Amino acid sequence: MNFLAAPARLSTANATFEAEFKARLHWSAEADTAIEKTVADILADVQQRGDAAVLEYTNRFDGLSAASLAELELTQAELKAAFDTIPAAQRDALQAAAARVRSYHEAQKKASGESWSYRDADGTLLGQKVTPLDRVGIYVPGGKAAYPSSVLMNAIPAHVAGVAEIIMVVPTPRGEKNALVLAAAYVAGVTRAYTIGGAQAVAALAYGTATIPNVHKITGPGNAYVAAAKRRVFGTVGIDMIAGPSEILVLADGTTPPDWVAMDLFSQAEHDELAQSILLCPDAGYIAQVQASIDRLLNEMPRAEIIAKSLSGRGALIHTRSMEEACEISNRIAPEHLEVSSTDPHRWEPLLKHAGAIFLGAYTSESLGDYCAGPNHVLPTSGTARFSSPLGVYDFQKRSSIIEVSRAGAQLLGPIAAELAYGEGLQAHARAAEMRLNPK
Ligand code: HSO
Ligand code: ZN
Repeated sequence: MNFLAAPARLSTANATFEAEFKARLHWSAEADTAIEKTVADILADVQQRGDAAVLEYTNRFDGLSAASLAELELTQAELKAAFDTIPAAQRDALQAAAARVRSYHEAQKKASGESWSYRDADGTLLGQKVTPLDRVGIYVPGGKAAYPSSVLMNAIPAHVAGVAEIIMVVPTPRGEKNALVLAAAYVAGVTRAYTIGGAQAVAALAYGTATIPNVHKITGPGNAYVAAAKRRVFGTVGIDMIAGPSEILVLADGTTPPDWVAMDLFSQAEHDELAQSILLCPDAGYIAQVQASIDRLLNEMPRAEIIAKSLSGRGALIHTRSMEEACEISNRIAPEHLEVSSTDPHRWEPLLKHAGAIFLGAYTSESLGDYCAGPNHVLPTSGTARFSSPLGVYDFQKRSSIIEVSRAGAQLLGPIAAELAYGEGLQAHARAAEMRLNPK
């Protein structure tokens, strides 16, 4: 079967550009009421019946016949055994990737994840104490979307943050375990792991059961049921984000081999029919070359059908008047991944404000970032890069303010606090401050 990928061909010089651009970009994940209802029922059931409910749903949805939840625990020995049985090349690659991801997140912790304090002139100590979360849950999807790289990207920052217990859940439909996922859990330092998934796993982590301890935050991608469950347990526990389909935007000056750019567009398109791949370039001839590369390379791809659907449905090759205009449009889109495929990427980088991750220069394929460059591959999607950040060490830490007021400081702060407290009609507040003025 031959597939055809026909991304929209747009030009900013065209009067219809704005309308076409908006129509192509719009994407909304509408809440599905049937899913919401099912998930609400599962959460309530797990909250009430604990282990028994989780076991029933798992046996039913994943086609298992486990007698107890304890049977569904993956022991450390099992994780290690998986690591020992995968091919040596995969072991080496996992370890090399893990080491780079670890170094990056250690640098991140050093730069912005440490406690700090200072003393006022009157001796008052003020500061911020950073502490790791005690226990977190990492959701790993099963089946086709099981990505060992995502195990590393979720567990390693938690580990670097100093989280004491990292609990992984991964569904194993029909009992099929993904050895590479288990091996990644071993490499990343997951503390405990269970072969459970879906809303029932999210519920178990959020509320705790006799077997599964409750966690304080749940991270990791999942299907619509998992996303709905994460939304619902938010507040009881923290969650990372609700990730949408993958996105790549390539900003090209026309100097990168067109095949490279075509393959980079494919790399996110192959994740999902709803993934979005966009090229922005001021050179119309180059855009035609990239389309020719797409046409030639597409049918070599095992996932050609998904790529074709993604590119034809949500892809776009956009001819801009200039690189500056391309940067502006990129900022409007706020893509998850932004490649600056140019001989002079540092000229354009200062113009780029909103993106989950920015990949500079022709050699920086987005795929290197997905696996092993070091930065996290869990990134804001669907324009949320306008206000949110990649998953990081900071997602596994929290901050407490530290205040130690000296005797001299109390004399200075007391009258200010009392004045405002009286203004708010809060006597006890005012008097607590005043009692500390000139004590005997
Ligand atoms: N690009 C994905 C992450 C991933 N890619 C995992 C390959 N494996 C996040 O948007
Ligand atoms: Zn990817």
